[in-house]
Amino acid sequence: MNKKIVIIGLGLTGISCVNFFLKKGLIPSIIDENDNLKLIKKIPSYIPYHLGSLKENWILNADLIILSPGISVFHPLLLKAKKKGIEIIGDIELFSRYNKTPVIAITGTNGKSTVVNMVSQIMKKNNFNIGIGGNIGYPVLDLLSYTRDFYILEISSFQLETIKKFKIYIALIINISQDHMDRYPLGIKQYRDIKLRIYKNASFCIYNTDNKLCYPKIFYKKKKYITFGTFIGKYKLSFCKKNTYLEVDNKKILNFNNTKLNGIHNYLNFLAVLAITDILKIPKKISLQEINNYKNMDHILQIIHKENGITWINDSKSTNINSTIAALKYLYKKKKIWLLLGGYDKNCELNLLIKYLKNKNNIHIYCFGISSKKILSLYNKSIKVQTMFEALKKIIKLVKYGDTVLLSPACSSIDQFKNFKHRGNEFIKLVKKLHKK
Ligand code: UMA
Ligand code: ADP
Repeated sequence: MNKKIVIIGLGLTGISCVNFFLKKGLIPSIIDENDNLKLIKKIPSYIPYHLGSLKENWILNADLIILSPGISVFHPLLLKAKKKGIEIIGDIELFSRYNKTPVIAITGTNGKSTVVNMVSQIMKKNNFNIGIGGNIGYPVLDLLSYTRDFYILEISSFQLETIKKFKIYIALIINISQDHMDRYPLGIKQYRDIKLRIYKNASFCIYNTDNKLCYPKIFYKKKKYITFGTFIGKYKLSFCKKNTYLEVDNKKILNFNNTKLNGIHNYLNFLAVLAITDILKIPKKISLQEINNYKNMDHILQIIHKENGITWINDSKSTNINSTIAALKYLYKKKKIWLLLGGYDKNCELNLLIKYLKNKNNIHIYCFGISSKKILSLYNKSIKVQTMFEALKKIIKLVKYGDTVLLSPACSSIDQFKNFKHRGNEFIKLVKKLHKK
């Protein structure tokens, strides 16, 4: 068989695709737009590659194109290839064609990693043998080498662009709000349509009733639909005196005030988690015990330093408007918040965040990076600086007992850092450095 397979992008995904095809005895070609790609040295020398541009004649003469998530399926050259009838898929679809293990697929603008992590912890506790992968950082094709009871996959909108028949047992959309608007020029509607693709070939579809954008467009008789939300759904919240409860079918089953993790956004994540673990018939006792004890991952509302009554929080994983609003709602009781905002805004409407901030007199904004100019123009009370360090050096002189300093940037980190982890680790390092003086 002489099928011409072209892999576009040689990052984590591309490497996993190369390994997959080589195991099958097929030799793909590789294209990457980075002409200084270090990873190219890691692939066998007999594999043809082209660096520096999307090589048109390879693309238009391919039999199968495997596209990495970083490259949009709406790129004009790929649209031309599609028009020619060339099949374009991503690693998720390729994985699905060979996978026999039930998949739990989780998407949403925010909360994906948290929900994947919570579900995994509960499933492990219930002695399921699970594999975790996808956008969380482990390419799905690498999972195929191991035998598992279930796969739990974090799926991004980029990955959903290239699915065709991705077979899913349980699909969840946690929420949908503005993100990646630079990739979706037609706006939130286009982004939503991509997200909804997750329901297409799923047996169970779980969606958030707070967020109309998460509703399936068509309901099929053969699928099961399960709802969660603040006020409406099989899984919902109820509020009584100072307590917030988790209700299933209108019955209170947990008081959230006793959980280690708080904030309405996390309670909603917990509802979605329980919807999944109930489908899997995991005893509620196990699920609720794990929910009670769940702690955030690093870089998510992570308290990194407390001194002189001042709390320093790293929420570097907040890369869009709604995750920063969630952080501020969670910290609503705090006296004064020094908020570090900025980075690359992905063409999202930052004024939605500014609208939320404008009447909050206890929040002081310091903005840095590429979007700082925009933030300042939207809100002239913000202080614009070049770097996060510059902001911290100013803030440390002003903070008082009871204050909170919060890095929850609402933007991606790529203008000044490698990724959100790098940004968060730098924040931790700088805060420690300033306290040593
Ligand atoms: N490249 C091009 N042209 C482009 C873009 C990229 O040639 O226009 C090349 C780069 O030079 C590089 C390679 O493609 O060599 C990188 O491919 P990639 O950007 O698809 O990244 P991977 O390393 O394959 O990682 C991807 C996901 N990255 C993206 O979606 C951008 C990872 O999610 C994911 O963990 C990994 O697959 C495993 O599934 C990261 C991410 O930022 C964490 N995701 C976005 C997010 O969470 O907001 C969606
Ligand atoms: P993702 O994997 O989708 O980026 P994470 O669980 O890593 O989501 O969380 C990213 C950011 O979003 C963090 O700042 C976190 O506090 C916030 N977040 C988590 N769950 C939600 C939610 N349900 N709604 C809004 N923000 C959320």
